[in-house]
Amino acid sequence: MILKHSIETMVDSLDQAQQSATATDQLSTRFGLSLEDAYMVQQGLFKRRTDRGERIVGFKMGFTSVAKMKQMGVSDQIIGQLSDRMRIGAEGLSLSSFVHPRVEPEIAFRLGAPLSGDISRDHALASIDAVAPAIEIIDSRYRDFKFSLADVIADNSSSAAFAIGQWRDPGLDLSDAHMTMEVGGERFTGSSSAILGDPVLAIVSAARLVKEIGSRLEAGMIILAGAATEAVAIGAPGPVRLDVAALGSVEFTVNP
Ligand code: OOG
Ligand code: MG
Repeated sequence: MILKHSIETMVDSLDQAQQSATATDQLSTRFGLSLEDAYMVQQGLFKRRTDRGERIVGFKMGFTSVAKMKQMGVSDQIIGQLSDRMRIGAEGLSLSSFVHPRVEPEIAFRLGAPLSGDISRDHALASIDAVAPAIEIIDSRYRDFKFSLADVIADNSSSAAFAIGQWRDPGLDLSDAHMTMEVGGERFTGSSSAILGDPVLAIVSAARLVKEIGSRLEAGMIILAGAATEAVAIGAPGPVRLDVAALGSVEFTVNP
């Protein structure tokens, strides 16, 4: 177990990096960091946000697709926390507030019941209150977007911002929905089946991981299932859009 003051030092460097939109060194090069320690840093880091008046609204799953695991060179699922201030509104996203942001095509679930620990797919499915297309904006606070698994967990799993389209009633089969994302005039396509073979399984994972960090998924919370394709760097201001077959679309503007 790492010392409490080291945890605070790590929280400080990540919080400053995020607030000033400047990259920092990986923690694992300076500290011996277990995954358990890393989640303690994540908790401390998110507490800085709630101390500044932000409110937790949900969780994001990371590395639920092979494409993402390969892109970042890691092989385990991770969880991160989402705050109300991370949600992109009509004003769009401000590029200068981030270090090197990337966008990911995702599916969002809204829960109708609390969940924690080992649950079945059927249980997860029955807990879904609504579903929507979503774009996650990730932004590693580490230089060159490079990190170990412990580093990225400490950095709130690269959570930065998210946009959610119109919520729909559950019941839609989302196990193989075509997804098309447009960024900087380029198109990127994939299928929701890339997310654990079925994005509903991301809720099963989230319930398990959240229990491990001593927390719980609450009714009303948003769960981002993880990216179906590699993340795409936002090179310049302009529109970003995602279309998910049968589910609908979500878009926002990237401002300088
Ligand atoms: C970590 C976050 C991964 C996803 O959807 O797989 C993630 C990262 O790649 O920086 O959000
Ligand atoms: Mg993601």
